[in-house]
Amino acid sequence: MDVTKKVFGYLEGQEVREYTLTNSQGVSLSALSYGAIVTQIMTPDKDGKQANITLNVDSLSDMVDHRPFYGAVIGRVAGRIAEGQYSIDGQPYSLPQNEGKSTLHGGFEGLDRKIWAVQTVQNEEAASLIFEYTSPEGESGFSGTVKIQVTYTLTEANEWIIDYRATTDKPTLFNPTNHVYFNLTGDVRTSILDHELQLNSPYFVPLNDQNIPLGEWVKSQGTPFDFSQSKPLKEAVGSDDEQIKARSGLDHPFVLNSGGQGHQGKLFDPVSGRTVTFTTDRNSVVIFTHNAEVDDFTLFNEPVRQYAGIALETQTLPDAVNQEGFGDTVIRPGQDFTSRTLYSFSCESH
Ligand code: G6D
Repeated sequence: MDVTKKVFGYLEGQEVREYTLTNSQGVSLSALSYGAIVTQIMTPDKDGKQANITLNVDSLSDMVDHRPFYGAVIGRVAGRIAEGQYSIDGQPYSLPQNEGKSTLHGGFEGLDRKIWAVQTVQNEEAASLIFEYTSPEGESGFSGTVKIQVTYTLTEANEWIIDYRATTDKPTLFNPTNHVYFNLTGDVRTSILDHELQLNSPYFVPLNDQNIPLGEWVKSQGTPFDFSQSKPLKEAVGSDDEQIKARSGLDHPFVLNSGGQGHQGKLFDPVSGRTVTFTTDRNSVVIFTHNAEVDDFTLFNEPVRQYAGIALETQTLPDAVNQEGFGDTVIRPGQDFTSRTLYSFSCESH
C-alpha cells in the first residue's frame, strides 16, 4: 500500500491537504482534510483502463461557496429534519433551517465544512485515513460536544471501508453518511442512466413536497422502486410515477434487508464493466440520481449535467427522530457510536 499527501489549498490561512491511498493493483482513493471530501477513486474498467469514478468539483472555493456535498462526510445528521424540530427525552430542540423549513445535511455548519485532523495508518493489506473532529456544543444548533472519528480504509481486496465513531457529553442526534456520487463510466459527461442498480430492499419511503418522509414504508415490488432484480436506472428515472416525476428522478430512502452474507446493493456499468457493491449496518440507503443540471460551478469547464452521478447514501432512515419506527439516531453520554459501510469495486461483463 502506498500513502501520499500534498497541499491542496488554503482556507482562511489553514492548509487543506489531499491524501491518496493506492493499493498494489493501482486502485486508489484520494480525500481532503476539508470535509473528509473524497476527490477521486481510480478503478480499472474491464480492459484494465483506470479512471476516476466519482464526481468532484475542481476547486476548494467551489466546495466552500457552493457546497455541492460531492464526496463529503455528512453530519451531524444526514438528510432533512422536518421543520428543524425534534425532542429527546421530552426536551424540545429547534435548529436553524438551511433548506426551506428543513435542516438539511447537518445544517449551515455541517461536517462537510470542517477541517479535520488526519492520521494515516498502513500495513500490507490496507491503508487508512483517520479523520477526527470535535463538533462543539451548539454547532448548527445541536446539543452536546461530539467527538467524531471517521476512518477511510482502502484494502488490497479493492474495498473502501468507512468507519464512523462518535461520543457525546449530552444526549444528541448523530446520523452520518458519505455523499460520494459514482459515475462508473469514468467520464462525468456521460450520464448514469444506463447504469444498472440492484437493491436488497423490499420497501421505499415516499416523500412530501419538502422531501420529508410521509411516514410509511411502501412495498416496492412491482413499482418503479423495485430493484430486486438489477435494472437500468433509466427505467425508474423515466417512469411516470408521481414520486419520481416530482423530483425528475430518484431522491428516496430505500429500507434495506440486513446484510447477512452478501451485499445489499450493487451498481453496474455495462459499458465499462465496473461494479460497486455496498454493505452497511444502517437500515437504509438514500438513492439520489443528481436530478438537476448545476451551473453555479463547473466540471471540466462545463455545467454539471443532470444525472452526472448517483449517490448511495447509507444511513438510518432520514428524519428518524420524528418518525415512528424509522430507527434510533440519538446518542448518549457513555455510549460509543460505531457504524460501518463498505463499498467494494470490481469488474464484470454481461
Ligand atoms: C441529498 O436527498 C438529498 C438531495 O435532495 C439533495 O439535493 C442532495 O443531498 C444534495 O441526497
